[in-house]
Parts: sequence; C-alpha cells; structure tokens
Amino acid sequence: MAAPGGRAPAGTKRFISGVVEGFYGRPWTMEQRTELFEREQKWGLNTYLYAPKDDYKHRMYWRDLYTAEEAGQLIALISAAERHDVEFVYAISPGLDITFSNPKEVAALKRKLDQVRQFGCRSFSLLFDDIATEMCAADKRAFSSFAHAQVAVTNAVYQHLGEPETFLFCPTDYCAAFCTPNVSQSSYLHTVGEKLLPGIDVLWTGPKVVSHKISVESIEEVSSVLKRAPVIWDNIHANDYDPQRIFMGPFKDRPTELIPKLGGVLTNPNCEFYPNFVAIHTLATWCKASADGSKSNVERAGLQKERSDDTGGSSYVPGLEENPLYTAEPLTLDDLRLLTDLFHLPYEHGPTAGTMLQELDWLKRHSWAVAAETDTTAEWRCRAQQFDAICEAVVQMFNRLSNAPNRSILYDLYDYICDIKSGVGLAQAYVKTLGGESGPSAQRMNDDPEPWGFRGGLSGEIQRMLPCHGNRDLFRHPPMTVVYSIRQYSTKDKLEVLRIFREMQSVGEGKAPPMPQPPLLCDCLAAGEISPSPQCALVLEDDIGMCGYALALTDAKPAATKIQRAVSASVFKDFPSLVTIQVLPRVTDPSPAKRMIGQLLSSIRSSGSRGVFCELRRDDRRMCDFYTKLGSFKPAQIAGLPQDIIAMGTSL
Ligand code: GDL
Repeated sequence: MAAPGGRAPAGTKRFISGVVEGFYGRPWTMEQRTELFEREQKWGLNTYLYAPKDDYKHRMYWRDLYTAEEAGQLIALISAAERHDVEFVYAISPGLDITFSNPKEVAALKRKLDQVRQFGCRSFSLLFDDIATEMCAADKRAFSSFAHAQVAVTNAVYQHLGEPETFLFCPTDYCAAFCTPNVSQSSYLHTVGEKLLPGIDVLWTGPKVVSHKISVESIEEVSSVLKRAPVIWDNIHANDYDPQRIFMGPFKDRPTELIPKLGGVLTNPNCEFYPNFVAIHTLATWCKASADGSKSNVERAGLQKERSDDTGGSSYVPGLEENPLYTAEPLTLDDLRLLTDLFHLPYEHGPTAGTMLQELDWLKRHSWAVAAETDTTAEWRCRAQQFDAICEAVVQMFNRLSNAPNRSILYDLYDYICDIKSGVGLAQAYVKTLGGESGPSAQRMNDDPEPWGFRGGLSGEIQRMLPCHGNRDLFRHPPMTVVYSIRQYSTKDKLEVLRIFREMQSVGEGKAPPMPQPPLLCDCLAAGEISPSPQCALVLEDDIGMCGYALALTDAKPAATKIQRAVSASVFKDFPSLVTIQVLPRVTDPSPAKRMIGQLLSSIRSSGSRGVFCELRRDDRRMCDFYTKLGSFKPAQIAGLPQDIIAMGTSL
C-alpha cells in the first residue's frame, strides 16, 4: 500500500484518505462540498465519496437519470474536486429494490453510471449497506446466495466501466457484528473475498457500525477473508442516529499501525458540515502520522471570521446618556475546548463533561450532608460551588458562541448548544435546591415548570417509560464486555454455591434478626443440606469465576417434611416444585439471571411439574425485587407458611 497522501508508484494503489458523505438526512450543499475539497487539499486528504443516503437519485430512485440542471451541478462539483486534487468517487445504492437477475436492472445501473462518467467522474462505488438480505424468488432461482448476486452485478458494472482504478464495494455485512456466525466463518464474506474481482476495494466499518476501537488483529482477520486490505468507512463521528449528539472529539482509538494494513480510511462524519473541522482535520493528521511522523498544527476553526466593517451605512453612535452599543465578547480557546468536551465522541465524554457527571452524582448522593453539619457539609458546599462554576462556563460559552460572527457554524451547532445549556441549567438549579437555596434559578425545579423547564417530546417520554432507559449511559457505566456462561451444576460446585449463598445473606441486611427464624426451604437447598433434582441445577460463571446459581427441587414435598414445614397438601398440587436463584452484585446485567431462570423453568416443566414457587423473608425487599424483575414470579398465597415467610410462584 502506498504512503498516505502521496502519489502511488505505478502498479500500486495509493492510500485512500478523506470523507464519505454517507449519512442519513439532509445532504450537504454543493458549496459545502466545494469547501470540503479545499480543506481536504489543504490537509492532505485525497478522496471524497459521494453517497448521501437521502439523496433521491443515489438510493431510492437510483435508476433515474439526472436532469440537465442536476447534471450541471454535478459536473461543477466533479471539476471542483479535480481542481483541488481530490478524487471524486460516485456511489450508488441500488439495493433497496434491484432484481439482481434481471438484465434490464443491470442495464439501468450501467446507464446511470455511464451518465455520471460523462460528467467527468472516473471513480465509482456500489453500496449494499442497510438493505434487506432476503432475495426475491427470481434472484433465488438465479443465484446461490445474496453475496453471489451482489458480486455478479458488481463485477459486471466494474468491467463495463473499464475497471476503474478506484472502485469501491460496500457489503451488506460491513462490520464484524453483522457477520454470521463471525468474520472468519461468514460465508457471505468468503464469497465476496473469492468472487469479487481483485481490483475492487471493499468498505468495512470495523467491529461494529460505530466502532469504538479498530485493532490491527481485527483488520488482519477480515483481510484474510476478503483477500484484500479493506478501506475503512469510519462512523466514529457520524451522528445521524441521534438528534441530541454531535461529535467534535478527535479521530481516536485507531492505531496508526493500521495504515499499512488498509486500503484507506474515509470518515462518515456529522451531518452538520461546519462542525466537522476536528473530525476531518484529526483524520488528516492521523493519516500523515506514518508518512512524516509529524503532527500538524491545529488551526482555528474559523469561528472568529473577521467581522465586516460594512455597517450598512448606519454607523450609529449612541449619545452621552444613551445605551451603549452591544458588543459581542469574542469566543475564547477555553470555550472551544469546553465545546469539544461536551460533544466529544460516541464512547467517551471529554474531561469536563466527565467531571460534571461525576460531581452531580456525588452531590446528589451526599445531599444529606447539607442539613447534617458534618465534615462532609463543608466539602459538599465547596464541590457545589465548583459545579456551579462549570455550569456557568457552559452558559457563558453559549452566549459567546451565539454572538460569533461565523453564523454558519453557529447555526449548525445551535440546537446542540441550546440543549446542553438548558440541561446544564437544570442541573445547576437542582444543586442549588439541594443546597437549600431558593433563588430564581432554583424556582425552575418546581412542580409546574414551563415547557422550557424540562426535556420534552414524545420520544423522550416513551424512552423514560421503558425499563431499559438509562442503560446506555455509557460513561458512568462502561459498556458491558463481560461474557457469561451458564452450565449444569455438579456436586463439586457445592462449596462455591454455599460461598455465594453466605455472601448474599450478608448483603443488604446488616442487622441480625431479633429472634431465631424458621429455616427457608430455599436456604436448605443453597446451603447444600438438600441436593437439587438431577438436571435442575445451573451455575453462572464470568471470567472471574462462579457468580450465580439457580437450583430446583422438582418435588418439594419431601424437603418440606424434612424441615417440618407444615404446608397444606393442596399447595403442592399447584406448585409442586421449588427454586432458588442468586447472583453476585458484580453481575450488573439482568439478562444472565433471566436466561438462567428461563432454562431452569423449562427443565422443571419437562419433568412434568405444573408450577414452581420460591420462599422469601417478608422483609427481604432485595430478593422480592429480584424475583419480581425476573418477570415470571408473582406473589402466591400458600397457606401454612410461617408469619415472616412469603412465597412467589409461577405456573408452568
Ligand atoms: C450505517 C450506514 C451509514 C450511517 C451510519 C451511522 C454504513 C456503511 N452505513 O450503518 O449510512 O450514516 O450507519 O448511522 O455505515
């Protein structure tokens, strides 16, 4: 692979570097694209991939030829790219409705690309991302798989166009997460690797659609399947999936050791054109890393565009006792730092944003200290003051940015900064309320707020109603990376189960029971005094070791007799079986426990049982909650249970 940025020696391809306009939503304007070419040239990037998802003729109406007016615009754009030494790659996405086996469809594709070739374009791309994978009946008859269909059409188009130097193919499985069962065993990718003509490059977004990190090993793996070095389509700065996010942190977590292993990197950045300065500039710096080892200077984003001297002839000068003219305070470098901190990267907030979350969390959890007058009280006040200062800095940044003469950048950022300003304003008011202040800003937290006093919208309300709301607050709870496994219990596990049982008995109780209590059937099972029924006991493991168990007795009656539990015989007709389940607090993900109980209940059902119950101490809220959250258990009326014991059950 040739060095990034430089011209390739004959016979080798140059490293593709630049931008893919490949997001959903409003496409950039021709003027913005032309400005992009200027910047790419200045920063040493060499490619622009035209792929705006919601441009009619790129995807939905891919068969339609361009009108004379559209042609004029594209011709101007292609020649602007050429002037700036940027390779213009025209992409088309026919995958929504193409019938691969119909020659007329292939002809339509060729006709469209021929038209674009007449506009002066020499590089092309076929994209098959984000489409249904089920083929129509005609295609199923003609091709042995979806991959075969795509590859046949792509090869035909590539040859029709005279095998262009740059021709990119985006597979439907364009990241590891989409591959079944995985990258190395994906028959789709293997077909692409074997059948796609070698001159065609393949686009790849990394382990995920929005990849946190891209490792050298992962690229080596996919390259060996694809039989070529992929070109990265990087979604690290893409924000089309969330209207509240925009990313102004650096191109990051892709080691520069990747460069010689890749065909290139194209970033698919924020939908808003102007705030992409950091995304594109830092990619350019990254691409240069191996070429000259230098770091280029960070330039100013142009927010402080010179203010025009032209006051439109109205050079009003206020009189002595009149209002002075409004003068905008200029933005500071700290403002810009704060801005990129607040809107950083999909997997990482900037340092100040992280501090804000941490401090708000601490102030909330320690608000008891305000009234207690302890050592923590002084600390609380001090930290509340610092929190307030950060909030104030956000508000001031907002004010200065609103006055910035470069209105294009401001308008692109406006909704985001407005949103963060009011979010931060609410937090500021909340902390003041916690601190006992009741100033005007604290009044915003009352029971009858104005519409601007809370985050609204139907989507927000729906999200708050769902149980998973907040699960993806990535930054206080890092993304789950733990792998759990569930296996059958064996007698060798008895001691470990006992250890978990004891550990969990000590969690949350803290206080010794006032009197000796009657034993729970469940406890006898977990403590090993009674053995679980064969095939009805599971343990949960993570990379540290055993972290949970689920044990059952298909017939609980003998155990009840053994501990002299007087339960009426009719109960055992409805609920003949008994379960106990427990997981350690380090298992913060609720799904392993749910999976375990699901498996266990189905084993009990296959033993012929009609119902299952578990016993709990009446005051053990934690366990009541736990069983309730598992989903299947409801309080069950079981006559004859001791006073402090309740039961929950489920029919099978
Ligand atoms: C995608 C889409 C892309 C979109 C991005 C982020 C690819 C190949 N396709 O899956 O158009 O902008 O996610 O939402 O990345």
